[in-house]
Amino acid sequence: LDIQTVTLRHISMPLLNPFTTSFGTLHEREFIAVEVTDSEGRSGWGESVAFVEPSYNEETLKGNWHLLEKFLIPLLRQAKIGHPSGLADLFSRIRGNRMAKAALETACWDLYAKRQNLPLAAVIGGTKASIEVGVSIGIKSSLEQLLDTIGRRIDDGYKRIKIKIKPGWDIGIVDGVRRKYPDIPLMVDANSAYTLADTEHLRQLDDYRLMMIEQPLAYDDLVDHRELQRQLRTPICLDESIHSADDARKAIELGSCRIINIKTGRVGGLTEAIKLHNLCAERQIPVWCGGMLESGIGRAHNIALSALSNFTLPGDTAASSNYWEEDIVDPMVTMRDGQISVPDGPGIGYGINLERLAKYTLYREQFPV
Ligand code: OSB
Ligand code: MG
Repeated sequence: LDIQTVTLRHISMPLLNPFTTSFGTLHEREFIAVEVTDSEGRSGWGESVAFVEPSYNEETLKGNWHLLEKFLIPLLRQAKIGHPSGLADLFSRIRGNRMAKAALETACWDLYAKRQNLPLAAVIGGTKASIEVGVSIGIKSSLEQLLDTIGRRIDDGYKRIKIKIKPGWDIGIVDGVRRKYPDIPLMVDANSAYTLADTEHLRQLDDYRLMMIEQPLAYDDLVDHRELQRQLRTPICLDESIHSADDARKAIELGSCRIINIKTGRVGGLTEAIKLHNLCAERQIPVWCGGMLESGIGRAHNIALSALSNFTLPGDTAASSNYWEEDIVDPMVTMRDGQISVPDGPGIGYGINLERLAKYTLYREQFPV
């Protein structure tokens, strides 16, 4: 791959609107941007989707930095890898820490595609010219505010609406949304806010024609989800619980879900994300691409991944304007009629605006390879 340097940047970008889930509220998005360079001056870009706090999963921004600096970059230095699909194997001796691995791995994929002068989507076998997009809407302070936001997102053209739920913000809210919008494609995401003891309560959601219920139970569970899925008509979609293609196989065999949300960060990189996508295609389990409030870098990677054929449901890959006043990619990611075009330029197909990147950079460090 001819990697000469890895630069890590701690970035903080202010969100246009605070984003609230069952586990907390974010006002700004802090993350690590990873830049890898080759000897001809090209750069590949990736983004760690770990949050500052270990509230979505166990990973953190600082933890990812440590893993990158002390373990993953040194592994790159030791082994000469010809193709980015070899990185998953190289990193496999490091347990877990999948978001840290994915940050570096995706940057290498971008660089590789640029060196081939091909779009990343094409390099990984993507066939779509454009992808369908949905939008994820956080918990608000009132039903009125939520309905107002949903109305604006429908006007924007998003193909499906996902709302975050938690105990006390669930059945009544979904009921209110369905009264105002009887026909929109609608789903909910609980981010692990319930237990099997809530089964009777969650069964009420079966009355609202939801596309799916995302991750209702524990972040590390497959077994209780199986029991809940037996009691629900609405499909369960797993997010947090799926860390690999092998997890997906187990979940499908158990009957723990009928749909899977794929996030490259959560599964440790693009190689594993593709493997997971292919396994689900074989088993006729639809997948969609999740989001982690990414900057344009991670967003561009999500778009490339979503070009694969079994991404049959709209993803959480909303346009830059849903999150930021200005994004660090040029052009910003835009949507038309609920679709985002898969870019045809090399690599992720979006340029990085170095001036804006510098403006949001709190700290940077470069490591030779
Ligand atoms: O569970 O999908 C999730 C945001 C932060 C953490 C977890 C999740 C989310 C979202 C937003 O739902 C997705 C996005 O718009 O990027
Ligand atoms: Mg989710």
